[in-house]
Amino acid sequence: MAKILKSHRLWPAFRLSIWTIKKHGARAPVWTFAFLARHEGATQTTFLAGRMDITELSDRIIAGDRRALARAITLIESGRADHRAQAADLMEALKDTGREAMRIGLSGTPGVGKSTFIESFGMMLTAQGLRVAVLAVDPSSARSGGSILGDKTRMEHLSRDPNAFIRPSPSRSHLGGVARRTRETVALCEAAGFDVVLIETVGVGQSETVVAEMSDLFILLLAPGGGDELQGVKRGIMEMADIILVNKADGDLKPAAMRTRSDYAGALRLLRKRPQDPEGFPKAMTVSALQEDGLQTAWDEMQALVDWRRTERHFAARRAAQARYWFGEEVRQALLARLETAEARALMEDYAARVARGDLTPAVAAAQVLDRV
Ligand SMILES: Nc1nc2c(ncn2[C@@H]2O[C@H](COP(=O)(O)OP(=O)(O)OP(=O)(O)O)[C@@H](O)[C@H]2O)c(=O)[nH]1
Ligand SMILES: [Mg+2]
Repeated sequence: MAKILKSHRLWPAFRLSIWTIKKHGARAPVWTFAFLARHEGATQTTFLAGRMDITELSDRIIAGDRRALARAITLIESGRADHRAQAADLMEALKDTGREAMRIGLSGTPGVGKSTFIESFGMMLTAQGLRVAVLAVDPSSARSGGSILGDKTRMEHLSRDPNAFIRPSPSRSHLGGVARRTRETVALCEAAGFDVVLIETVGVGQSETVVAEMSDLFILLLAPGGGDELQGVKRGIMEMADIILVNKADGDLKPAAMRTRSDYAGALRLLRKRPQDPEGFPKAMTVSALQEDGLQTAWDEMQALVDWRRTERHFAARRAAQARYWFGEEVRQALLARLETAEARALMEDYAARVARGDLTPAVAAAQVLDRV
């Protein structure tokens, strides 16, 4: 009996509940257990406790089992070497499902209405029978833990929609790590049969590039500005955008939103023409996430653009280029990781001292270190 219990997925949650009884009295474990059992992927211990059968996990993901999906994401987010190896096997097992979601990157500065937009836009899509996954790349590890719940309440309806799946950014990691995990999560959601995967990021520089490198479409969300607002957006980010949406085009803000739209439409026309754009793209439009206005038009434009790119083969070419890019990143990250082991650090320290004493030149020392890690 004990053996069966211990092999169960929820055994760690059960054990934690017993511990809480001892510590906090009889009622505490009820909510502890309920919380751990309900919040998919909330704790690594709960879901990674047992030995994982990768074939079974991948079959369940393909069958659309949400719990399996959450469990796989937790596996991907784990830093343990054995979990990394299992995650790699899983990604390999899922790479040929033939399923293809529309991956939409969405960026915008704090407060432009990303969460509100995702809520309204996501609900519109699920109402049309589409399955929508929402992921985030958050470069600042400051926004961890609490913000998950914060955003889930802002996406109140979507987070309860059975056709939607919301997963916050993995925390406690540098952008490179977050990027890899999110990219693999995108692939998982695709294998799980989601039709649209929205990848959100706060507009603070590097993270846009990362999101653009894992999206088929990149959308920049802006707020209505007052005159010289063009300066606020870096040229590099403008160049990545496929569609610019000026949000909050409602009430008193509507005239300002329309001006902002036409300013950006003008600015987009000045950019160098890209081969992956049909006539009229990139495009600037107005929406109101709050009043759910303009969302269908925006979706129509997204589909038109993606359809065109599919027929003109830009879609597949972009994904292939992205695969190359991520391969390079994996190699770079893995090389850097080799320098982070205790052994490598000691070696570096040793060679640094020899360079400092003048026994070796920096270049020769570096070559010797690289030979040995
Ligand atoms: N008038 C108006 N207000 C909006 C609209 N969309 C969002 N807002 C408001 O703008 C504020 C910020 O919206 P959020 O959706 O939280 O913005 P965000 O981009 O997710 O912000 P961060 O998560 O902090 O980066 C909220 O008070 C929203 O109600 C809109 O279409 N019209
Ligand atoms: Mg938000």
